[in-house]
Formats: sequence, C-alpha cells, structure tokens
Amino acid sequence: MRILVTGGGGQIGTELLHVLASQGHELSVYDIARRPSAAPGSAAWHRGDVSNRSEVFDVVQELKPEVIYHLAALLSATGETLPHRAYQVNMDGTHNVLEAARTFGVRQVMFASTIAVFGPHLPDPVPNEVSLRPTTMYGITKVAGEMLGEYYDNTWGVDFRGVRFPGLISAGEPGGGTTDYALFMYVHGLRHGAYECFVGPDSTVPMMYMPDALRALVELSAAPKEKLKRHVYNIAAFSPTADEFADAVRARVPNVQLTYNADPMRQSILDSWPARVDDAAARHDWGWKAQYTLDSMSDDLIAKIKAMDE
Ligand code: AKB
Repeated sequence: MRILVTGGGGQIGTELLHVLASQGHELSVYDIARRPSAAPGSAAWHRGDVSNRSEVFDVVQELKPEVIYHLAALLSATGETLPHRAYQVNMDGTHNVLEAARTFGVRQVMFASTIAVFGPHLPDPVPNEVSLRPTTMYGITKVAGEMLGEYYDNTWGVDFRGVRFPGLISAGEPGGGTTDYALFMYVHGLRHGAYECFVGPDSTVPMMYMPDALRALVELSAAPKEKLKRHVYNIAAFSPTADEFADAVRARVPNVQLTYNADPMRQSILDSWPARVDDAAARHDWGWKAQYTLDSMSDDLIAKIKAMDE
C-alpha cells in the first residue's frame, strides 16, 4: 500500500516507519525536519511545512497515497511556549491534510490524538465519550482535529480514525512533550547516571511503551469499518507515579541519581490531565489490548538503550 506519514521524523513517526516498512508498504514522509539517521532508507523524504496548504496539496497530489498517518504536531510544552505556531501546525495542518485527502481521493487518514484532549475534574478513569474541555493550546487543537476528522468522514467519506495516545516512552528522543520526563529517567539515567525530573514525584498520567502505541495505530487502521462505533479511541496501558518510574529505573540501573525540581508550567499542564483513561471501547470495537506492563517495558527499554549505545 502507498502510505504517507506526516511528521515521520518525530518520536512516533521514526519508529512507525520501520513497522510499516517491515510490512512491505511503499512509504513517503512529509516532515519539516531532515531525514533522521534512524529512519528507514526505503522511505522517500519530502521536506515541507504541514501548515502550508499548497505544499501539502502538491505532495498528496504527486504521491497519491491510499492512507495518510497524520502525526505532524507541536506537543504540549512547546505548544504553551509557541501557542500561535501550535495553532498553525496543529489546526491548519490537520485541516490541510484532511482537505488534501478529500480532494485527491485518499482512502483513510489516521490521526494521532492524545490524552491532552481532556481537561481537569473528569471521572477516574476517563471514559471515551466525555466533555472535552482542555486547558492547553495543544489539547484544544487536538479536540478540533478529532472533530474535523469526524466531519470529513461523515460529510465526504474520508475514512478518519484516531487514537488518544498516553505519554509515550521509547528509546528515541521526543520533542517538546510534558510526559517526556518518564522517558528521560531511563535514557538520561542510563547514559549520564542522573536525571532531574521536571515534575513532582506524585505526578500521575497515563503512559504507554512505544511498541504498543505503534500496534494500536496499525491495528485500528486495519480494523473492519463496520465494527467501529466511533472515530477516536482512548487507549491505556499503565499509570505509575513519577516516583514509581524512578523506582523501576533504580531497580535496574545501580547508583542512578533521580531527583525532582518541578517546573510550574509543565507541572500545571500535567495536573490538568487525567491519571487514568478507560479503553473499554477500543477493547470492544477492535480488540485492542496493551501488552507491556511497567516492568516488562523497563526491562525491554533498558536493553534497547544499551544496545543503541554499544
Ligand atoms: C505531550 O506530553 O505533549 C504528549 C502527549 C501526552 O500528547 N506526550
């Protein structure tokens, strides 16, 4: 299948490309950044800005993908520092991708949504269908992206599907997220023997290991449409406190120094998100189930980081 991945050079995209390449798909990437060395060589790289409509149209018209994985976005912490740019990339960018999909007959658009669509004071765990009142620019643009996608599906038949990702943990470096502290405990803890966490020890949000997250995208894309009762799904794995992550690292990395120095901006973003989400709808509609626990992820991730550094 011909697949275009926007933001294919990012934390999710770089790893998704390997999964899709191993399935034999013909891959192209549209990203503002240069090709990272970790990206598979078989993916054609097109540099451009997703908020630039004519560029997006040119690339979709030229490549004629059957499916677009739309991952390009500014994340929550960067979004609060650069809210106007976050609006352009996340709102205009998503509208451009959907409009290009409609215009050039792309069959399916897969969307990376997030737990940041939720605001404070929601039930615990947060169900799939609930009032979406986020307090960050990132969250607001992702709610709008979900709704725009549903509109394009209902009105013009672009098959739109998305998952609300928890904080994602991988060996690859993320960019500008608030949940990145969990990943940094492992990566910096192992590489530098120390890490000062930018949120407090009791901070708790939903988290997930990257291989589960990639599987969720690919499985939802392949799910029979008639089984799907909604367009966008909560997915869940585990929700440790920051200090439980630290304990998992301490148990595996002797003498590591993990300390806390909460940054008020990132702490307040994190505190506006739920501690847990309910993924019963995803389990029911397309058989979703996370495979990794905190322990099995910790073992696998530490082995992966060590292998990268050898
Ligand atoms: C972020 O922290 O901004 C992202 C997210 C939860 O979507 N990891």
